[in-house]
Amino acid sequence: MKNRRDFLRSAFGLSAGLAAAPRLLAAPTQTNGENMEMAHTRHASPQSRGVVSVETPDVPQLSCRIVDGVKEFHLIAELVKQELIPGKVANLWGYNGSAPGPTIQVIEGDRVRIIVDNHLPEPTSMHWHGFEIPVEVDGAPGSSQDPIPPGGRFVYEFALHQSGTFFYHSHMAMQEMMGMIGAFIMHPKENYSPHVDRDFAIILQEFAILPNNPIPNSMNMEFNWLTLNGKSGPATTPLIVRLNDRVRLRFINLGMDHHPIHLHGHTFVVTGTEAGRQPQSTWGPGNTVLVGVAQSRDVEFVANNPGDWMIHCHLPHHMMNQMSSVVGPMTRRGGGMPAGLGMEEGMGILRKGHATSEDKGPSLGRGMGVGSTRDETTGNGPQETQQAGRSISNMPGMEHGAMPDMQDKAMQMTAPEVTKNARSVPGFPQDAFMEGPAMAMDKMVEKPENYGLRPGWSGFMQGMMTFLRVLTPEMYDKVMALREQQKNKPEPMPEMEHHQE
Ligand SMILES: [Cu+2]
Repeated sequence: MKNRRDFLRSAFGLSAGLAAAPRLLAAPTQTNGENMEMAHTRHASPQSRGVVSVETPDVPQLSCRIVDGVKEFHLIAELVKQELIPGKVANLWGYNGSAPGPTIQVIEGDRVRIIVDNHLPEPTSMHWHGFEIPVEVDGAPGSSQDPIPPGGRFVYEFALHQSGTFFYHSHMAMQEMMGMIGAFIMHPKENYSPHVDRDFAIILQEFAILPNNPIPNSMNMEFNWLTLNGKSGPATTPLIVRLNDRVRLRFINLGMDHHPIHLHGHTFVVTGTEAGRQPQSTWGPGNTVLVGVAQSRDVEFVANNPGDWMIHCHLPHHMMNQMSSVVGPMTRRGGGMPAGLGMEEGMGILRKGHATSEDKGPSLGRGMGVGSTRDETTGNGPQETQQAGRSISNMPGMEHGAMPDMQDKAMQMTAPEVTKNARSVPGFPQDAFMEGPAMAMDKMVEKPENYGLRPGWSGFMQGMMTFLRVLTPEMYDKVMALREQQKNKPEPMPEMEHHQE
C-alpha cells in the first residue's frame, strides 16, 4: 500500500499542485475556448477552482446561445476541405467547416438543444454516443427517428446528468469514415479531484486516400492517413504545458482500428472512459493506453519531466503518412506499378513471374481500388540512392536545408545517409526514404506551438504523432506570447528564428 500511495503522490504532484494554485484562477484564458458562453468562473473560489476548459488543438470550439435557460448549439453537416498536412487537402465530411466537428462543452445538469442541419447530398442522423437520453433523440436512423433528409433539419433536445468525455457522430456507418464526429465534453458539477491545470481532447481518425486522389475511399480497409484532430504529423499542433502542470488528455476513437496511444517520458493513470470518471481504485500506472473503436480514454499525469515528448499511436503504420504500396513521387520513380489488379494478385497469389519483380512486388497483398490500373510511380522496391536523391530534391516545399551543417552539400542534404551496399541488404529500404532530414518541412508547418523545436524535427513526425511540450516558465511564456501575436494577425506568421534552448 505504501508504494501505491507514494505513486499517487508523485503522479498527482500533490505538493506541486498546492504551490501552483494562485495562477490556476487565470488559467482558462489560455485556452482556445474563450468564446464559449460557459460560466467558467462560477465555480471559482479558493476551495473549488474554476472549470478548466478543454482544448482541442486544430479543432474549433462550438459556442452556444442561451435560449430560455437552454444551451442551444447549431451543427451543420457538410463537405469539408480538410488539409491533413500542407498540400494534402482531403474532401471529408464534417460539421461547421471542420472534420472532426467543433467541440461542444457543457456542464452536468445542463439542458441542451442541438439544431442539426443536413447540407449533405444524402440523409444523415446524429447520435449522441453514450448519452442517457430519451430514445426519440438518440439519433439511430430508422429505429428512433427518420433520417434527416438532404436540406432537412432535426432538433435534438435533452437534459444531461452525466459527466465525462463523450462525443457525437453520424450514425450512418460510411459517413463516420468520412470524418463525421466531434467531441462532447460534459464537465462535472463538482470538479474532479485532483484538479488538473490543463485539459486536452484528441480525436483519432483514419482515412483511406489513394495517392493523387482527394476523396477517402470509405470501403477500403487500407488506411493510410491517420489523424489527430484532423491533422497528421508534422501538421499536428503540439500540446503546450508548463513544467509541473497536472494534465488530462482525453482520447476519442472512431474508425476501423484500435490505437495504442503512447506518451513518452511520463507515467499516467487512466481516469476515465467513454462512460465517465472511473473510480480511483482502478487507476493503475501506465504509459500506453489502448483506445478502442467507439471508446474514449482519459489519462492524467503531472508533467514533471521537461522536454518535447512524443505522443503517438504505437502501430508502426499509424506513424506514417500516405502509407500505401505506392508512396508516390515523393520517394520513388520508375516504370510504374500495377494497381487495381484482380483478387488473386491482391491476395498475393502469383501466377506469372516472381514476387519481387518490378511489376509485381510492390502491390502484393494490396488491393489498390477498382478502376485504377497503373500508377505513375513504383512502390517500395529497391532504388538507387542517387535516384532517391533526385526524387527528393524535386519535391516542392521540402526543406532540404533543414540540417544547417549540410548547407553546402547539396546531394547529402537531399539523400539520407545509407551505406554503399545498402541495396544488397535484404529489407532495405525501410525508413531510409520515408523519414529523416530530407522529409523535414519545419517551415511549412511553422506555428507558435512549434517554436524552439529541434531543427529538422518535422522529418520524423508523421501520422498519429504530436508533442507534449513540457516547457520551463520562460519558454512557456515565449510560446504563449507568439500565439497571442499570431491571433492578431490573420496572415501566416513571419519567419521565426529557430534555435536550440
Ligand atoms: Cu493507431
